[in-house]
Amino acid sequence: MERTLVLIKPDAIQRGLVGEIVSRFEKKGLKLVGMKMMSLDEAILKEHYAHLADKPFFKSLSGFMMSSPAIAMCWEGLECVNAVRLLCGITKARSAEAGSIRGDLAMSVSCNVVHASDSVENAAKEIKRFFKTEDLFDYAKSEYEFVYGEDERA
Ligand code: IDP
Ligand code: MG
Repeated sequence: MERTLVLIKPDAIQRGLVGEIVSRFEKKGLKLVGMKMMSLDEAILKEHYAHLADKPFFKSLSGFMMSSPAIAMCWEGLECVNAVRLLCGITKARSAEAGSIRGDLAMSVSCNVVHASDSVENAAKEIKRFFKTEDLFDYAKSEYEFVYGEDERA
């Protein structure tokens, strides 16, 4: 099954939203295969936000992402890259759909509580960026019998 990378950003840690955010992914039926609290540094942020390096807000984005620790998570599920992006909602949190994590929990474009990989290809790169192979876990999840139909579990 597919895997994707989610970061719980410093604003969510400061605002006591870690449990709420983890719970959204759990309730969806996704499998947590890796989780790690970490302080991000300039090197990893330069790589992670390379597509934004030329933007005027890049420096403040890096500063924000280094202002407190973050939590990196790897979630697994059928077509979960797309499912997790939908759960997170659009970048500008105050316009994000109600019911989504950003739509329910945030107001800002920058302080938008979570990061999620935007494609299968980027998910693979981002998981490698934040996790060693031995930090990711393969295990059976008993609820899968009811989270997926038989044909989807194959
Ligand atoms: P995404 O997180 O929804 O994938 P990206 O465009 O990849 O959005 O941007 C990465 C992060 O950079 C956003 O989540 C947000 O924290 C920050 N960001 C994006 N656009 C802006 C902006 O216009 N001003 C300030 N911060 C921004
Ligand atoms: Mg992005």
